[in-house]
Amino acid sequence: MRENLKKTSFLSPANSAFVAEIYEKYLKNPASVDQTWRDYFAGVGDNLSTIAEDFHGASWSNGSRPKVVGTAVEEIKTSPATEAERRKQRDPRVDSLSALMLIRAYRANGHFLANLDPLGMEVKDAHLELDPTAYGFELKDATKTKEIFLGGELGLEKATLAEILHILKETYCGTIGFEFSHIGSAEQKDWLQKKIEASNGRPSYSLEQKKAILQKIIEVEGFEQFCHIKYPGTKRFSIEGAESVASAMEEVIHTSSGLGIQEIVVGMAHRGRLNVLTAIMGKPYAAMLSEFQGNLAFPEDMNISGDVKYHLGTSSDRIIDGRKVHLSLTANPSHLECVNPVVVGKVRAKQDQLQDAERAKVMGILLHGDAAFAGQGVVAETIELGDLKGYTTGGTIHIIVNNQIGFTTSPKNARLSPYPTDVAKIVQAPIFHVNGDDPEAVAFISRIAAEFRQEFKKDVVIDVFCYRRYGHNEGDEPSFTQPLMYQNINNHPTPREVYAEKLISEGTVSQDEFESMKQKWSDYLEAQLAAAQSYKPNKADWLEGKWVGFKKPEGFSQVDTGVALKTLKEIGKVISTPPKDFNVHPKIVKQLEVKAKMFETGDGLDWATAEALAFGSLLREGVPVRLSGQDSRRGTFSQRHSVLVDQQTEADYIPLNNLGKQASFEVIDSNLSEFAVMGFEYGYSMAEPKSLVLWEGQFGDFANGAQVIIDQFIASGEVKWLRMSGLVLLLPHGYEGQGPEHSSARLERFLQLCAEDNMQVANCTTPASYFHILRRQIVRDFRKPLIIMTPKSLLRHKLAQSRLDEFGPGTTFRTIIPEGEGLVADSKIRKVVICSGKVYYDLFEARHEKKINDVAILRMEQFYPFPAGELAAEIKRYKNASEVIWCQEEPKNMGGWTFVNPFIEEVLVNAKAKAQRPVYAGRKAAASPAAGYMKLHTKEQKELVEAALS
Ligand SMILES: Cc1ncc(C[n+]2csc(CCOP(=O)(O)OP(=O)(O)O)c2C)c(N)n1
Repeated sequence: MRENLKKTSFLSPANSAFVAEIYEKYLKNPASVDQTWRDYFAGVGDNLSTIAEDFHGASWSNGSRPKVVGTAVEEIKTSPATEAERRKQRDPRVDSLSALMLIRAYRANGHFLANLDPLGMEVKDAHLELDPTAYGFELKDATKTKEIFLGGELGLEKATLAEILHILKETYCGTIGFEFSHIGSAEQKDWLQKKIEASNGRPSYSLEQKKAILQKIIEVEGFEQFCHIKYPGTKRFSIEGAESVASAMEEVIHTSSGLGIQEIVVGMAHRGRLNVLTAIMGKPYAAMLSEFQGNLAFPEDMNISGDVKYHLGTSSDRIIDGRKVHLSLTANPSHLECVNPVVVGKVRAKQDQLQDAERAKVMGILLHGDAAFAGQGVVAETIELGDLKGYTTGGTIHIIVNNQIGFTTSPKNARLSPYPTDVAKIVQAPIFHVNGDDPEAVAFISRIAAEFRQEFKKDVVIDVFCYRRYGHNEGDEPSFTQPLMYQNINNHPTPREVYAEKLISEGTVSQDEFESMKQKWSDYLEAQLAAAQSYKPNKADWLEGKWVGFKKPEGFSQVDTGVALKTLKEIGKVISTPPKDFNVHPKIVKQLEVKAKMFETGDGLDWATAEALAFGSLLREGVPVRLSGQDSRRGTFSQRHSVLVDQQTEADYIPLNNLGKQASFEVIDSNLSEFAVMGFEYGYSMAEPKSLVLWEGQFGDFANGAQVIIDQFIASGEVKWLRMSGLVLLLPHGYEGQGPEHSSARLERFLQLCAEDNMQVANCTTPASYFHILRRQIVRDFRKPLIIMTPKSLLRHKLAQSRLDEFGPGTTFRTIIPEGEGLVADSKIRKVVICSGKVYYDLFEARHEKKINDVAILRMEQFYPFPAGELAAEIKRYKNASEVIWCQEEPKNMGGWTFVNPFIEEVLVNAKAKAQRPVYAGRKAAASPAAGYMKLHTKEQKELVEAALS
């Protein structure tokens, strides 16, 4: 079919004259045209000859025809009589071919003429390709009688042009616009076409189903209006104008549940959220109304800062036709669309938990605003993930609340395309546009969408054309900017009225029945309002499901993270031994030999080996490990080689998946996105506390492409929404002369976000330290995000190595690594230098070189939570040190300085140290994080080390 498509895709009326011209040339001399044309004409020649004749005119005509000038067509007028005669004489095969072209055009472009806008403000231009006269048909009586052979197209052997047009208009230009011609898969297109054409694009619902649709719309609109009256002026980002979005959600949930979906994770923005929480997710109306009265959504003694009600999540079980579906709405910040990757990450984690490799049991639904869907880059980034092996969730259902406005911005100022949905074409998702005033059509297309997702495990988009009854929020005046639109909206009946009127006029419900349905709902809400007066959330909605057993931490005391030496050696053996007959790259053979030696001698373990031991030991303990980032399988610095590649076959071998009885190790080269991938892993970690989940930056700086995820989720998710995450960020950091963009992971930004024990920030100096901090992430009974500044040159630094026994039983993570042997007595130390990360080795080597033995260097392995107790214990050793230095390689306005300064001062004061304040030694404040010239870098680095030790 793909081939066929290619063959005929240019047969549009606009260029058939051009084709005919080339065909004529071909008939005269086949060699005069390009090979692709020759192939084409050889295959379709017969039909083409009729087209050519058609354009050439009948053999008896005067030969007038469109003349091709270059690729443009210049119409040469024919006399009316001749033209009429020519049409009358049209070969029936031409009629058939033209009808097929017309049908194809409607399938592809019928949506342009569909009745999508409830406000009717959209100007519909005639569409050349949908005009039968463009295919040589005449619109006159004969169209009603003359039968055209269709050979099964549209399910018909023959039909008149009038019949064909009727079917096409009904099917493709009703209240649903179908966009699927961009899909490459013939199978998917065929499936959609059959679904659509089998019902002429129209639903057929039973009386009960129609009443159920009406009931939901009454609930949704009724709740908004209830709040409007009871709490005038309170922001709720009403869904009014888009009530039928609830029909879309209901139908997607029902259909999907019928097709085996057990769990749905939902993500959405502000618009309509209060209704989704209640009418769809089942949050008690009393709870919601209590929040309208200013009460907290969490028990007061939780002591958390919380969030506004239209950002909160919830979860519930719904029973649909006897089947349970678990629904969870993910909490989100105001930043539009940033919840998307978080939702899909959660979906993936839940699929993994259910071993749902078919991705048939859990799925995501994302609701979007039209402006946000078209404008926010993370939409494309997330959609792109949908097709990638490491991230696919078998398709998300996207529902666009297309109210044709974004705050005050009209679509014409927000995008070029007539629709906000073009971004979904990057994964060839089908896109269904539907008139929101027709809830049956909305439900119908939502059913097809859910079936499509389940059948093909692909994203699908439902674009509900609707409007926004009020301003951006209920206190906003929309007529300042869209006066005509709002005159129209003010005179437009609500979706409840529109649908009720339809059902009443067709006799499905009576006016009395409708009034009684409304009254019952309003009575119910009054009762819920009364209950809201005394409503108190009695327990916090957290640490449930997979989180049972986890606790809010009392403190951050260290835990034993050591591992039996036997286990370490077994892992060492596996990671240094490739399978027999596996063609390992010669350079890696060498590396593996070096690795094997580390385990033989028990010394010289490097960073990558420590990491593999942390992962391997956790895997052996049944903890899955998932690491994703750009080029993470090999490692940006060619250090990890977690996947060996056979040099002859390109087959993969993952040593850490060959440890015997173990959990699974997933290491993924991500696509080139930070925002979506970090968001995805955060979402994964929220749903799966028992896996070690890591996101790695190529260089630490690139994490700022995902700043929204860091600020809005990682740093503040727990205090806003009571949602823990144990996500680890690995961010290569260190001043090595690589210039402004490859030096700094912006440690200072993370430190500025630290408070209320929200996360951990570390910059380790030894492989063993790194090993313990990774294991600590899992061994404790709580989860906090962990940000690690990871090394570059230290990956291979001779001094940055650990002994095997530093990983062994009884060992643990040390927040401060104290000074070692070889210096004067503690009482004679004149100066204490505190530092973190790579600069330690510069200081160490310089001290050695300069034969200084009265300066102690303390390594702060963890910045936050600040290790005040551990630091104080070390400081107290050096009673006579008159100077305490903080040394860093980052500029003064960056790095750890402004963060640690007051903490260290407090420690010094409390410890009654001789020096009462730390002194800074580092680069001067700078606008750019690092120098672009190696020479300058080296000079600065030397100076700061000297300043610290002098
Ligand atoms: C990333 C981001 N930028 C700007 C805003 C401010 N803002 C909130 S809603 C909104 C308009 C959204 O329009 P649309 O996506 O069409 O949704 P609607 O409100 O119309 O439902 C804007 C600009 C935001 N919340 N997030």
